[in-house]
Amino acid sequence: MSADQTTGDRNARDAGTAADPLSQGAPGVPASGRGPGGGEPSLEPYHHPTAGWGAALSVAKVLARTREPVEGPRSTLVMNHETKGFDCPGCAWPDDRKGLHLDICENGIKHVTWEMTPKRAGKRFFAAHTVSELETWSDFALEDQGRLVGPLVYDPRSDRYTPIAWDDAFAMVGEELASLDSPDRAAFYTSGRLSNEGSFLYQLWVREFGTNNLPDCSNMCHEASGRALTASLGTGKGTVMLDDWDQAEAVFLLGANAASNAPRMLTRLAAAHRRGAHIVHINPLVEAAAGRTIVPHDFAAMATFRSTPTGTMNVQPRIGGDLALIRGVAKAVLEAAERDPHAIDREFIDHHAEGFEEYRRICAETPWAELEQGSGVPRERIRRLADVYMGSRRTIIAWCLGITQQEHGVDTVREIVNLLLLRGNVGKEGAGPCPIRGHSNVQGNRTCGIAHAPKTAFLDRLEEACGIRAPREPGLDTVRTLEAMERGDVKVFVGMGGNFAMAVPDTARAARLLRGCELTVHVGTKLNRSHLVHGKKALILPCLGRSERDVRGGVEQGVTVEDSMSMVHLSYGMKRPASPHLMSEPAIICGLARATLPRSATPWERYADDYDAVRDTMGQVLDGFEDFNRRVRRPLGFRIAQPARERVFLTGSGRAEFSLAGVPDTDPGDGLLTLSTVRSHDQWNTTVYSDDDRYRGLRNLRTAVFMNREDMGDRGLREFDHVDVTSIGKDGSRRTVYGYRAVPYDIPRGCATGYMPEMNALVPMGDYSPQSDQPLMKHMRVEVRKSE
Ligand SMILES: Nc1nc2c(c(=O)[nH]1)N[C@H]1C(S)=C(S)[C@@H](COP(=O)(O)OP(=O)(O)OC[C@H]3O[C@@H](n4cnc5c(=O)[nH]c(N)nc54)[C@H](O)[C@@H]3O)O[C@H]1N2
Ligand SMILES: Nc1nc2c(c(=O)[nH]1)N[C@H]1C(S)=C(S)[C@@H](COP(=O)(O)OP(=O)(O)OC[C@H]3O[C@@H](n4cnc5c(=O)[nH]c(N)nc54)[C@H](O)[C@@H]3O)O[C@H]1N2
Ligand SMILES: [Mo]
Repeated sequence: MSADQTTGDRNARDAGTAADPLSQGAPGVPASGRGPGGGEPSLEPYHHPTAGWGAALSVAKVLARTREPVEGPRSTLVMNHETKGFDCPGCAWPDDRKGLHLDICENGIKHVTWEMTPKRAGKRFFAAHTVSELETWSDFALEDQGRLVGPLVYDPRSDRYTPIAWDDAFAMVGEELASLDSPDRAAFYTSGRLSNEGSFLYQLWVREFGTNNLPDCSNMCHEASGRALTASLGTGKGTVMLDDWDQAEAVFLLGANAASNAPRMLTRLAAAHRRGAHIVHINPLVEAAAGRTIVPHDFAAMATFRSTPTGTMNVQPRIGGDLALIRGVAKAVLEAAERDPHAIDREFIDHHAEGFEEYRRICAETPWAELEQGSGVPRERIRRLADVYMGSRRTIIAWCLGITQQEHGVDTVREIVNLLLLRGNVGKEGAGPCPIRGHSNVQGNRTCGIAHAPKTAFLDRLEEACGIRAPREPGLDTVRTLEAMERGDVKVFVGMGGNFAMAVPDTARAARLLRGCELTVHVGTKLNRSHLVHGKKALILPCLGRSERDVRGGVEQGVTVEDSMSMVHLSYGMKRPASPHLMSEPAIICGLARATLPRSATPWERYADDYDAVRDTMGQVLDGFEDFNRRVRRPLGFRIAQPARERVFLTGSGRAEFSLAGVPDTDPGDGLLTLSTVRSHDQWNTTVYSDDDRYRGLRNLRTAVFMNREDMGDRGLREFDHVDVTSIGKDGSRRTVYGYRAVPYDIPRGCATGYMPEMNALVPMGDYSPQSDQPLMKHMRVEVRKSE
């Protein structure tokens, strides 16, 4: 059966459950998640190694389901390849492209295969279903219709999306933008997959139009890391390269679920373990990467089922307890330094750091009891961690969202840097801070100008090289875009990829705000919920995926991306496009720009047909991109210069700066729990592949609340009992989801975890960190009660 013949009935939610997938459900009604649904939940601890055959089997199942048994594996052979091939759109972990071996992973394969599905959501599909009907479908069912094949416009009379010509679509955007009383009435979102060239063109269009309203997914992701590293080290990025992972004597991994979200890291962790390095996992949950792995491209290991440990120590702080924990480690290190001066690197501190004496003082003055209380970790354990740290001459500290999506995210990342500075672990091989980025090009987006608060120096160069007048007022970030919509100050929303409605906080409210827009425009590859919660006028503009061949001006075009460790390289799509009517993202942006800026002197047409020309201009604007076209054609691309790596710190003092934050209170309050939201193993952000979470041992359930058994006992809850979860916002506002299921889990008391995007309905829009402006997606205060 082709996608066009799919009947609504099969996809619509059972009327007895959540009729409107945007609502939080209703009292007494079991909630449904955003996956395919069906099946009874089960929980069975996972005892096998990560990756290896379990992953191979899972890949086989996914390939079978997408009916891509040949194309899938064949395309992974050209993915992440040294000279040609396309960059895996899965995550931002760097590719190890030396030699012949394949650097691929289960979730990367799932991800490209998702893009390569043979299913199509075409003209007939959209003719057969009204938007109101599609709204009742699950998020899984929407994306499961396959690739979008041509531009669509919303027709209010029939309540359907209908085909539109590209030029007419561009003209519609141009007209709407021209009718606004200020360019600031529009917001232009970016999801982190957009290429460097696409990013550069996008921000050029938006700034030439006259606004810095460039919210992006970074606002919800690693904003805290960028701000903290800039303050401490004068760079917004990590200083670690892939080779450093091969030399570290200790690796601390905080707040990351690497086996699911950066699986290629497992290879490095296994290698580190074989070398005798310490690998410490710091996470309220003991995630699968803390166990053992079978390295997928190690054929001998696969054949003999030989697994390697990927962890040597687990520390389970309470949610938000990392700053207290790291402060405790620093305190222990400084105490040791009283007896043994070599416990710290005095020479580094004296030559390169600022603020050490104050930092030493606050460490000494913070009592152990406060650190134990704040972290939820006993002091003996903190001392053990300090011993591991002092026993290592080269330490990498890596982190992801468990650290950043917190009230004190910036302070915590800075505390990580404080600890590294104590032993000179910055600007040294095998050591340093290493944020693990999310989307495959989220770091490149920022490098290439996607920023709501751009630096003056960048705007100056942009004006000079491109002959435009760039707006100087800072624009809106993600949360502030929503707030501006609420005030009626933003009327047009453009989404360059992503699934804004589902990714942002406060799902029901966000949907209402998008519906209040005059025009919504989404550039994407598959139908998703954001396309359905549309403005009065609405467009869906389908684009090529990264795996697809992009021929413009008769020439095969490549785009570039930057990985988590600042390597920039080319990516060439190899596959025949899903439809002849698709356009590349750079070409779509140029089309939109021409329609919006009829008097523009920017060579949009040339840029659309020749990405080398875009790169030539980028080379004039962006630091570190000089001679871009030549350097990026080297076999492994090039690395953007990283001054902090050479111990050149572009901070106010010209040195690395210790920070002096207080220890946050992590107690959620009487009877409340602290809730964090995470991804399952079988999802990619808002794209849910199945209702299983293999490594956490949970099947057929996404409306889960992972809880400590004693916290369950206190509430009279048994496994899979239905619960209602209410979040309490900083302003006292309450949001409830009904009919979730309690799942007993090894998690500290007072802490709970659930899945995004199901739980986004609970995240209060106004609750963001004053340090990073990030919504508190890992830190909600909630009440959990047995459902009536
Ligand atoms: N397959 C796959 N890969 C992905 C993605 C995906 O959805 N699927 N998403 C991509 C994106 S955009 C991103 S940003 C990354 C996200 O990668 P991760 O950061 O690994 O994503 P999460 O699933 O949010 O997991 C956060 C982890 O932080 C832990 N945590 C929660 N609170 C705390 C805390 O207070 N302290 C500490 N120490 N830990 C805490 C959670 O238990 C969990 O293990 O992955 C990227 N890669
Ligand atoms: N509660 C909670 N919420 C969170 C998070 C959390 O941990 N907890 N994490 C946050 C984080 S870290 C992030 S990064 C955001 C993610 O937010 P987004 O980046 O907005 O969301 P995605 O789910 O990655 O976007 C998926 C959609 O992208 C489109 N797409 C896929 N490939 C392409 C392509 O090549 N080009 C284009 N133009 N479109 C494409 C498809 O239409 C698909 O439906 O979510 C945030 N939201
Ligand atoms: Mo992310």
